[in-house]
Amino acid sequence: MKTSDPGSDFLANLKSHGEQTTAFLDRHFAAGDPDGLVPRRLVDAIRHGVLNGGKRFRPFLVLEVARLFGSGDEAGNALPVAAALECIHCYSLIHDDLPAMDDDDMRRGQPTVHKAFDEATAILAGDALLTEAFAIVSDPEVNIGYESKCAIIGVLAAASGLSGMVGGQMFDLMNENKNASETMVVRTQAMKTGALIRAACEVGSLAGGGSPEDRARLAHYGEIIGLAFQLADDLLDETSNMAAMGKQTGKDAAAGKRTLISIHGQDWARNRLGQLVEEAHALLEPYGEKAVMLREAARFVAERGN
Ligand code: GRG
Repeated sequence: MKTSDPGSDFLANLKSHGEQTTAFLDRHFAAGDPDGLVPRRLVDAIRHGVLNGGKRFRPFLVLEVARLFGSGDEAGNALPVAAALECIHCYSLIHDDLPAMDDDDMRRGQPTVHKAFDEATAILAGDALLTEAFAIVSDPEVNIGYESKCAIIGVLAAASGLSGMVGGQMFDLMNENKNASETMVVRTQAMKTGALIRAACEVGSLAGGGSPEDRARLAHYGEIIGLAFQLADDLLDETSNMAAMGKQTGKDAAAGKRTLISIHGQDWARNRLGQLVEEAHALLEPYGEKAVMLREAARFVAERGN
């Protein structure tokens, strides 16, 4: 086991799962539409929003968790689920970048969708990505049992909606220029960022065929690394720059938003990140060597540079 930087095996694995997900999305949102059944401009905007890099960390989690329960086929069945989750993530980024929300010009080192196209197209591209996610999972060709598929759809919907990402985004907007309590900061982050990361691990277990106990344990692992992901993101927002992040940094402080770092400081945050990695590793103990990549993932989240 590595004790410092994420290993090259992990990075290679993240890259290869990311490539599989990208290939799926590239096929699903195919550029050519000879029959003209869907508006070309919208497909182009969607492709701009999903095929523009990104770490593909959430699909990685879906695929690696599914792999815990078998030799590889499970990961094949899980690929559409992984791609669907990335659609939801990309929709949230496209909408978050809009002038009415974070008003960002750059994302993943490229112009945001509303800059490359226009606002109405960006709104529709996000809307289409959210609904396509559910079309992808519910496709009869996806070889996952009916009950698990329904459960996956339920988990994705709950993590995305009112009590998940959308609700968290609303709290986040309401927290601007307010002295939000620590409880409110933690709740907002758990909903806005954590819910989808937790869901990635939960649906990975459902797609792979894990037991109800596995589902709960892996959802808890996802919750812990979701907390670490947001804490690391807050740290990067203070310490990193546009060149490393591919997006504007320092925005939380400029918007008068409280974060755990503005409350407790950077040293506390680094210490807390270490604790969260240990908690995540403890949850993975029953899976032994099969969970090596998920252990590395916890470390990657805490120590990432973008
Ligand atoms: C608009 C409904 C709606 C929700 C927006 C995800 C989100 C909620 C806002 C993004 C703002 C933000 C910077 C959140 C912090 C954590 C986060 C989600 C970072 C982006 O995820 P990465 O680092 O991005 O996985 P890549 O580009 O690698 O996929």
